[in-house]
Amino acid sequence: MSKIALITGATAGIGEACAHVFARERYDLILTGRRADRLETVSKQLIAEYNVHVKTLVFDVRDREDVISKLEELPNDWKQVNVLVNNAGLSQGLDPIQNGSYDDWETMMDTNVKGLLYVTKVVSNWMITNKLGHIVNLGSIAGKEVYPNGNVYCASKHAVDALNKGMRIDLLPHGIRVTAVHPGAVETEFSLVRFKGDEARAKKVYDGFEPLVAMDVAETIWFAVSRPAHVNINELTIMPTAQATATNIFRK
Ligand code: NDP
Ligand code: 8X3
Repeated sequence: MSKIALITGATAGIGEACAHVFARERYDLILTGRRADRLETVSKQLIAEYNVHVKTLVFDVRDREDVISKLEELPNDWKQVNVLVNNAGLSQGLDPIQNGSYDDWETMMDTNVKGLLYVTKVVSNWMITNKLGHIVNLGSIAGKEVYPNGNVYCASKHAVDALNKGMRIDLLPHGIRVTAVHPGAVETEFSLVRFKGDEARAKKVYDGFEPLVAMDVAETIWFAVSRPAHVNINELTIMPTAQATATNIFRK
């Protein structure tokens, strides 16, 4: 059987690009997301293009019981997961702390932190049993720096940074590799989601400079995963050339 990669949030952006890269590299795939139609489209495309096997799981990573049951219902041969990409995540709003929305805060913490934990607990136990595995966590430059009005999103990604380090320590005796990839601005659906469908506001984020595209990040993740087994890339920060820090972007 081929190697297996489980990618959360594979309906768009970085997760979808990772699905293409891992399929290209002959991995069979478990792809997750909330939008069943999108998962179906991505899956059909990958099967046609790369002749790989794909399982799709529709769940909201915030729904702990559903995450656990959908994952545990997989047949045993699909639990031989070599690579987990903890990618599902989002930002909601960009407001000073005193004006922030309770709902937005909960959505971000529940998705980016707790959702990642639910998936990781199940899959890391499979990896321990199988004595193999590599977990890649999508952090962010927002997990390394804090920018105005980024408060809770930044906190959620700082938590991912801490969890990435914690996982590496806890999984060390089991030979499981753990990597965080921290991107700067990547043009995906991220800003559209952050600004709740306001296309003009989302587009403005990337005005005047060349942001990363999802494939830049997916290829970086593949670089980390494709190192020899004795090499662990602890973390990588990848930025657009036009972006020096979270807030310092050179716009033409
Ligand atoms: P996109 O909005 O394009 O994709 C996000 C993916 O996450 C979608 O597949 C979405 O699927 C999934 N997702 C979101 N919420 C949930 C949920 N509750 N349950 C299940 N799946 C969910 O954004 P990106 O590709 O840019 O983001 C991917 C990751 O990269 C995120 O963790 C983000 O924080 C991080 N990142 C992004 C950067 C950027 O500038 N774009 C920079 C740094 C990090 P669906 O809606 O179908 O559920
Ligand atoms: C996404 C990048 O700078 O918008 O994590 O927070 S940023």
